[in-house]
Amino acid sequence: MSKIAIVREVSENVHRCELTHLAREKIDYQAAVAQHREYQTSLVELGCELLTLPGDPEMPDCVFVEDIAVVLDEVAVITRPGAASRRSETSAVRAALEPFRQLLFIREPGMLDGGDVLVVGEKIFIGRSTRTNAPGIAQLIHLLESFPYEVRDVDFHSCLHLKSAVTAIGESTLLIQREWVSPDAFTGLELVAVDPAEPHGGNALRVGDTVVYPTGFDRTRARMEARGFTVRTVPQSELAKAEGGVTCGSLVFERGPQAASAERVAPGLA
Ligand code: CIR
Repeated sequence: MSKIAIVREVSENVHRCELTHLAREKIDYQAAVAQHREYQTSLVELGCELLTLPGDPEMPDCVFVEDIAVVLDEVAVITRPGAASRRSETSAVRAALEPFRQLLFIREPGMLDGGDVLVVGEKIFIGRSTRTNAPGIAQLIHLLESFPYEVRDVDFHSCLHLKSAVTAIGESTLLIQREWVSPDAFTGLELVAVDPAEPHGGNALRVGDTVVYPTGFDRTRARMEARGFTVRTVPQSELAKAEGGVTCGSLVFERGPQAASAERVAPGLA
């Protein structure tokens, strides 16, 4: 099996990004581009074949491809992002995914951001957020009901997406910011807690046996390393000002068999 990573270049208008929890700060576009390249280099060195989509000046947040699809081994679900400004991002990601997976779709009135969907083996946790509503969650559950996933919704607070608070760093291990999401939702999984001095340290990207993780969260990185994880750090300061983390910048998946062409929509929910 070989891994694909879909990434998208930083929009030259990233400074007009959506912001929910952070105050607007100047984003250095050139630095953001350089940091995103370094991130892409890490993905390649970890065995991913990159599929790079061009940025779009009309889509300030287009670099955050994670929100636009949920890619599973069997199918990919194209989301209907919660921010209206982000809905046009779907067409390029849809076209990029078409060769690899059968595509399913979240439809109006559903809203769902991929950043709210945490997949851990056959368990899928969906965060209820300002971006992901009840119809979006119901549609995702319906679309996946013929596949072997146990899907449940999770409450969290104080951050944009569920995966700002909790991410998978191993087959059955999560990195978790306990102040923003209760560990009770994740019984049966191993947990590594974010260091209390680093509240924004909950977003990590697992690529094979390596955890890609932002620089600047040394205490939490040390906690992961003490538990036996291999951590590779990447600079993320510029896109962090747009509320982006390391999971947001890519869709990483196994290449898998050629996709079937049929589309399915959740009946009665579209
Ligand atoms: C937004 O608000 O949509 C972007 N500025 C940040 C999206 C980050 N994506 C993610 O956490 N999955």
